Amino acid sequence: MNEILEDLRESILSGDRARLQEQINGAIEAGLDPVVILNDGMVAAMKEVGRLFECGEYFVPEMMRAARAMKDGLAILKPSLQRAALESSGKVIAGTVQGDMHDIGKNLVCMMLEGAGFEIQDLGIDVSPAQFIDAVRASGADILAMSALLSTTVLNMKVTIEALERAGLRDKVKVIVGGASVTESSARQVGADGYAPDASQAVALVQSLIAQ
Ligand code: B1M
Repeated sequence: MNEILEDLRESILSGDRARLQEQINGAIEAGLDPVVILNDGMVAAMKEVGRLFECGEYFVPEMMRAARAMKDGLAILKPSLQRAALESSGKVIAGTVQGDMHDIGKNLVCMMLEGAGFEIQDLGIDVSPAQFIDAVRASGADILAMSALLSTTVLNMKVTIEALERAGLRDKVKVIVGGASVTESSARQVGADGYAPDASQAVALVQSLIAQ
């Protein structure tokens, strides 16, 4: 099993999309838990990519290749991660905040929420406060989920929450935040209702906020 996961990690590190797709299919066929494939194989590889970028061994092109492989791989893993949901458990608007192009973690959160029966409106990346507000106003969503990976863009979560307040919508929607640059304490500082460190905890958080 470790060897399968090790090979998966290598394919993400080298950005080998074709090989990764074969390996994920093989791992599923071999009966590996999709959550283990995701967390111990794929997410672990992306953490290593970040480490290599930080120490100057990888540059943006290597990061992009790894990110593309990761996205293709997630598309293959998606059906195994999700269970069929018959009716909507609630509506969630999601997006990566303004100035931030990172979307792999946000996509994963959306995928897991969808699998848990939530209706998702994904606004994508680089989403402005006005776009979030328009979507909340138009949809009557239960939850607004914002992702940020850069320390500089975490501030845009606060800007968006303040804009929600000015628009008179703050008490209409619960706001959750997450992403590599967000912590429990920064989540409180930006005025969010909740923080989750990973996608499965984001599902539990949304479920508990909706139950309140
Ligand atoms: Co970027 N990047 N990047 N990057 N990148 C980081 C984030 C960085 C930490 C790398 C590093 O230096 N070690 C660093 C940020 C430093 C900082 O601000 N503190 C960084 C930088 C500096 C940059 C650029 C500025 C580089 C440059 O151009 N010089 C640039 C910025 C572009 C921009 O956004 N304006 C940039 C660009 C890129 C790429 C485009 C090449 C690519 C993104 C491709 C894409 O997303 N489509 C990329 C990548 C791939 C990374 C790393 C290597 C991996 C991110 C990732 O996908 N991880 C990243 C290093 C790292 O994070 N360690 C890095 C896998 C993913 C599953 O994890 O997104 O954390 P993550 O999501 C997790 C949790 O955080 C959580 O759930 C997920 C797992 O279950 N989560 C939530 C996420 N959102 C959530 C929302 C929730 C709840 C949980 O509720 C709403």
